[in-house]
Amino acid sequence: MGGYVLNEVRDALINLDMDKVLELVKKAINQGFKPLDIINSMAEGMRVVGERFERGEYFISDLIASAEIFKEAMNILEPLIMKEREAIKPTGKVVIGTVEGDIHDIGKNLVAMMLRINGFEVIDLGIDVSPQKFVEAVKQYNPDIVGMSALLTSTMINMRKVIEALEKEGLRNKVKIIVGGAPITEEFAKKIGADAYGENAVVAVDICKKLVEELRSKR
Ligand code: B1M
Repeated sequence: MGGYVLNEVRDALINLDMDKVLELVKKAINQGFKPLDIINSMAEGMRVVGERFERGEYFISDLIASAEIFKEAMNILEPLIMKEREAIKPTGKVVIGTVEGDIHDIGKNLVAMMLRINGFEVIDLGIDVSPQKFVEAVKQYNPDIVGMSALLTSTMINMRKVIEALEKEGLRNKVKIIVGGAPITEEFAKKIGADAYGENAVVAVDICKKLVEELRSKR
């Protein structure tokens, strides 16, 4: 019962009704729901949109519409989350990007936002980021962590290419590597030689904190 409005948010997103989503997001905020819970219900809606696309009920224009709605809702939610941010000591530096061939950025942006809220400095390389760009960013920014996101089964393997490129440049052991995105699993992360797999943005933050501690204890 208490989460009813959250189900409404999810359903309005599934039905691609921008006005209703924004209205319900505001309603949920007024009812005292946490921004993160509202974001989770929207993420659930995105998953269903994807299923409808897979079944041929939705088209690429519908995927684009769902992403626009998500981003508009985030314009309302992000400032609220940022406001809750307390004065925290700098936690570490993360270079993050969506791998080559992949332009999905909603999940990656959520991870970047949550890391910033938790005191990380985040250098966001954007989407369709080549291994070379990751390597250059590691050289330029000297981060603690490299984070990669992939949403396609055809692009997830490019994560391995980034790790290989870092190995080739002798940079692999200078950073910790976390990977995530809908098709990624713990097993896949291990197989490609990443240090960690983040199932969602909240988990990713906890993992990044641990990875920084591990890295610094070795330095
Ligand atoms: Co596309 N798409 N899409 N899409 N899209 C998926 C991924 C798909 C699963 C839909 C489906 O068929 N069910 C499917 C992939 C199938 C597969 O590979 N097996 C698919 C496809 C096929 C495609 C195209 C190929 C379609 C076409 O052109 N025919 C095309 C590819 C374009 C390309 O990248 N080259 C395409 C395009 C698009 C749009 C551009 C229209 C749009 C993206 C817009 C944008 O991002 N700005 C889009 C969308 C919206 C989706 C779905 C519906 C939603 C994705 C999303 O934003 N989810 C998606 C369905 C699905 O994911 N099941 C789908 C919400 C987001 C909060 O979740 O990104 O999973 P997610 O992130 C989570 C976690 O995964 C995790 O934390 C986040 C928050 O909790 N996480 C990390 C993510 N990255 C992390 C990194 C970390 C740690 C955790 O550490 C660094």
